Amino acid sequence: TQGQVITCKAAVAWEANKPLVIEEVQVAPPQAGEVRVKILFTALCHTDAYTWSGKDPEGLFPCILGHEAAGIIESVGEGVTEVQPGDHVIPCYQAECRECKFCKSGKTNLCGKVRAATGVGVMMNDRKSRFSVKGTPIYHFMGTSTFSEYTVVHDVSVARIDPKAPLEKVCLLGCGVPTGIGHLVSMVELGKLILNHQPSISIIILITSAPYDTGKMAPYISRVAATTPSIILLCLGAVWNTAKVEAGSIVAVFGLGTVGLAVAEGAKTAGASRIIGIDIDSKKFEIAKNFGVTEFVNPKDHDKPIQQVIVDLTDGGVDYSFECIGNVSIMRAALECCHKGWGTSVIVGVAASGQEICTRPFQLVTGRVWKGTAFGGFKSRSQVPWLVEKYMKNEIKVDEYITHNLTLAEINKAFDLMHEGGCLRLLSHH
Ligand code: NAD
Ligand code: AHE
Ligand code: ZN
Repeated sequence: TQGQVITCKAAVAWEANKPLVIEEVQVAPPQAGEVRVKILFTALCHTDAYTWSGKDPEGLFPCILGHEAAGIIESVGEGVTEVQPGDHVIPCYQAECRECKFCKSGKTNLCGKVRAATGVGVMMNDRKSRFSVKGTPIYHFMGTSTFSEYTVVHDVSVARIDPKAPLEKVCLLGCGVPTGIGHLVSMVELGKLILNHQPSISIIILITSAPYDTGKMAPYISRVAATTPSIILLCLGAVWNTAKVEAGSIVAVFGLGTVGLAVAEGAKTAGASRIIGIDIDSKKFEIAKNFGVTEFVNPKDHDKPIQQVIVDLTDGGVDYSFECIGNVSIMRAALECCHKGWGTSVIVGVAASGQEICTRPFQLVTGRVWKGTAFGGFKSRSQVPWLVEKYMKNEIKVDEYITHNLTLAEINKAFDLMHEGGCLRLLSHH
């Protein structure tokens, strides 16, 4: 098939809000800097439903949605050196070229190399799509378009992973799970851990360009500590997360879908003392306990504004809050339930075109911090393989988020189930 057009099945969104149609799609061969991937498993994330709804300013139709998936490289275009046919990969909507201003800044996981093209549904090279149905071009989506048996993505948008990893599980590491846990890998905790074991050390700065791993660092740290003076410089290059939840923190998570539950799991790992889950769907409460949520609040059970309810429950507010819904009034509530002086609120949910956030500036003047993040702050190509490793070592949950297994032909049912609730990740296999 290398160099040839592949005809395969894909779910095409012809128009906003209209059921997807399984079509025979022509997938052109990858050009320079591109790879063609045989997608084996794809999950449905709320963002797919958001774009399908027509409220995404970057949503173009007809298109092939889907961005949380795993597959195998079928062929590669000219000049592609980092992956080859047969490699197991996870497509990454947030690219990582390692050359652009963003990648080199050390301050963000956003990448600028192909973003202009992925935002308008085309490939960077010729600003055209590689998909067509009977000659009609079909737009790409988020640079991934995984609701297709084959897709073409930029080489900077695939992470090569351990071929032993089960693709039907690790496909979730393409979006929702990293987005949640990413905010919470706690460097402060790593520091404390080291200090507890090495009381003679007073300052620790972690220096590493690789993703850090407490387990792996431990022997290294004790070796250095035995031979050097009392200050060790350890620095975090690749890991740059948004909110470093410290042990003992009180955390509020608004929205207990996959993203919110992954936030809770991360908060638990970081040692949060209380994790308050807020959702209007009470079905989420039982399952949320398994992800570390210690208390539940259903806004429907209260007359007071939800921020007031949380402030009253927490002696003045939470240390960290996360909005994992995409609702601008809840974003405001999430900020305003933070503790005066230091509380930090992170926006994770994606809100529709035209929606805006607001609050009294006094909220910020009095020390609350408002932030947002994409893909949990993870650098995709560098850190997705590491997340896969962590899953393989049982250090992060993935299986627990999968509530339904469907086929690609049942993709509309997956959207219906997502809207009905009572599900987390719905997996489609080809
Ligand atoms: P989901 O639909 O599985 O979960 C959303 C949850 O919010 C549901 O449990 C729902 O009952 C609850 N909810 C809805 N309205 C509510 C309200 N008013 N008050 C309280 N709870 C409410 O969605 P998901 O896949 O977990 O995604 C969550 C959000 O995160 C979406 O907006 C999605 O687009 C966004 N997202 C962002 C990123 C990123 O990188 N920033 C990545 C993935 C997803
Ligand atoms: N096109 C949307 C943007 C939505 C958005 O913010 N997407 C997140 C990922 S959501 C994954 O489920 C993201 O990565 N944002 C950073 C980026 O570069 O897009 C809109 O509303 O305009
Ligand atoms: Zn997503």
